[in-house]
Amino acid sequence: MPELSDVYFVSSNHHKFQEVHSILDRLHITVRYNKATLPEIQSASLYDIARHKAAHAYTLLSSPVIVEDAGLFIDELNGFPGPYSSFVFDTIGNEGILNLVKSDRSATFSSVVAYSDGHTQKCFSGNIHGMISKEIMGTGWGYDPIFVPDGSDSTLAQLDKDSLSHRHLSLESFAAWFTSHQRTI
Ligand code: ITT
Repeated sequence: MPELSDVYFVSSNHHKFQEVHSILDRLHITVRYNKATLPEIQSASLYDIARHKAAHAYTLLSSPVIVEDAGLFIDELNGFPGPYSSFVFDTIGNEGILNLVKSDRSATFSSVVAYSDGHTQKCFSGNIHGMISKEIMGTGWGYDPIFVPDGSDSTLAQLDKDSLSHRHLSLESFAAWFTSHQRTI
C-alpha cells in the first residue's frame, strides 16, 4: 500500500514519539518528529489542551501536524492527576501516586490526539480502563509501571502496549479519518 503524506508529531516527549511512530507505521502513515515544548493552557479538558497545542504547532511548522495530550485519571482521587499528569509525574512520581491511592484502585488512561493543517482541526480520543498496581512493576516510562489494564495481571510496562494503549486507540481513529481525508484533497 502506498505511504500517505507525511504529518509531523510535535512533542517534548521522545517516548511518545516512538510509540506514535510505531503505531502509525503499521497503519501506513509516515510521521516525522519535531521536538518542541508547546505551551499548555490550564484546563480540565484534554481536548482543549490538545486543540490549543495543535493550533500552536501548526503556526510553528506550517505543515500538517498532530499533537497529543494524555493523562492518568484515578477514580479515588476524583480524576487526579488527569491533565496535570506530566507535572505530577515530575514531582511525586510513581511512588507518590502509590502512596496516595488507598482502596479504590480503578483508573483510566486517556489520550487525545489533535490534528491541524491550517484549515481543518480534528480531535481523536482513546481510553483504557484498569487499576493502579500495589507496587512498581516493570521499567517503562511515565505511569506505565503502575497501570494494569483490565483483563491483565501485568502493567503496561510489562506488556506490548502499542497494541492496546490509549494512544493506540486515539491513533487508530486518527488514521482512519486521515486516510479518507487524504483521498479527498
Ligand atoms: P508533550 O510535549 O507531548 O505535551 P508530555 O510528556 O508533557 O509531552 P502530556 O502533557 O500529554 O505529555 O503529559 C502526559 C503525562 O502522562 C506524561 O508526561 C507521562 O508522565 C504520562 N503518560 C501519558 N501517556 C503515558 C503512557 O502511555 N505511558 C506512561 N505514562 C504516560
